[in-house]
Amino acid sequence: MKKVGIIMGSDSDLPVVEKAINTLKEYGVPYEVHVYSAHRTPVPAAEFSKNARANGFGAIIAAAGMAAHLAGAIAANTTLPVIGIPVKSACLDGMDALLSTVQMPSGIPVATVAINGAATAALIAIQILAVEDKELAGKLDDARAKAAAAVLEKNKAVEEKYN
Ligand code: RP5
Repeated sequence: MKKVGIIMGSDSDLPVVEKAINTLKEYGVPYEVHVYSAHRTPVPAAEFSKNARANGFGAIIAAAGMAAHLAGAIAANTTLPVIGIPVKSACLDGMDALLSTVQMPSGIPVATVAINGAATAALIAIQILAVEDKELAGKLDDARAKAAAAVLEKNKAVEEKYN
């Protein structure tokens, strides 16, 4: 199976990024985690991205806060799918990172998830790998069915109480 690369701009992003790591673990998807910053360590970030396809990656998740250029900088150097996580920092409630990540120029796509949406980012990466992997697609179907059953259980409890 292809690996998922998880890149974050700072180790201070880890509390958010861990949700992506845990989701990939749940699905048994191989991954690598790195701290590379678009601004502080631009060369390693670019090198990782340029070599990612040859190194067995199928998708890259890039998480950063503030003036969050990391996902765009990664996307500039690869045609692998790049999923951006805008990380909420102390200022502006994460809107700075959201707009920096989502407003890419045409031709260099970054699939941007919600502010701090790390689990969703991992699920998108898993869905990308599942296009060519029936077993993984089956795990996604099972998880959806379980989530739907849990909601229906809650619905039943609410209906019994109020109707
Ligand atoms: C961004 O700046 C990082 O992704 C992080 O979210 C933010 C703050 O980084 P630190 O100053 O905590 O290292 O580049």
